[in-house]
Amino acid sequence: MPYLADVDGDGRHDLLVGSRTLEDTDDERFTITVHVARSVEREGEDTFAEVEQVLDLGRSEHPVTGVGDFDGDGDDDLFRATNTLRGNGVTQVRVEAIINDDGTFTAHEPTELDVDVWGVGWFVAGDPDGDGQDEVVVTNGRRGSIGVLEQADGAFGEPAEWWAGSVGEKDWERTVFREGAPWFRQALSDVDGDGDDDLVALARVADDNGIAVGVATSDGSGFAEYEEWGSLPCATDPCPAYELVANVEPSIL
Ligand SMILES: [Ca+2]
Ligand SMILES: [Ca+2]
Ligand SMILES: [Ca+2]
Ligand SMILES: [Ca+2]
Repeated sequence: MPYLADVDGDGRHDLLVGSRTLEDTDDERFTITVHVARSVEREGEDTFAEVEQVLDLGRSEHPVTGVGDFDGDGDDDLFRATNTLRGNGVTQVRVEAIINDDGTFTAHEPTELDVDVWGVGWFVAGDPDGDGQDEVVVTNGRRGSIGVLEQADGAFGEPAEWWAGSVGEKDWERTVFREGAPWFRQALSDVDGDGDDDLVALARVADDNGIAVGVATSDGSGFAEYEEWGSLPCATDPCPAYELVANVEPSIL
């Protein structure tokens, strides 16, 4: 899935795509690269320029997760969240900033998160504190908790808990075991218009049998509990699967 992001800070959104190629069929790992086609005006016409490779992440199973201006300098940077799986369990979860400096992208040392808390976390970038610099928000932590990671000097810090979660431990473990990541379809956007990004999620079946739209508003230093802002009707039975427009599938491939 390509992203549109302003990688050169000129105010025009550029096209950003990931690629993975299998160079050696004996090695199951792909080579992950990222490419940009800049939005330009050429001879009076708006167009995307030729595609150029901007990043080679080498052999890996993990594509780039998303974009955000993590250092607040006006151009969009990248981040990557990776899980290590062993059997049915997640044994490691890491988040890595890939900072864009005048078109040169540099992957920095990843930060390892507490796997017991964030092992099935879901990562999305936005500006929940409204200071103009993006953070990574990790949802789906233990008991449904939500954390916010600030970037400094190329590294993300430990997640600050912005919501403690309200699901009982046993319910949480049962749900994760049965369904994997239960509330992952979330987007960050300023839906109450106060300048900081709120979490919007499609969740479960609402009272009227539609799909509930939940919003956890940000107050700049924490998220409120999800409240239902409405529901999407079910035109058919069973209910169709809706996707948020700003889907957060963790990949730009
Ligand atoms: Ca641009
Ligand atoms: Ca930046
Ligand atoms: Ca911010
Ligand atoms: Ca808001």
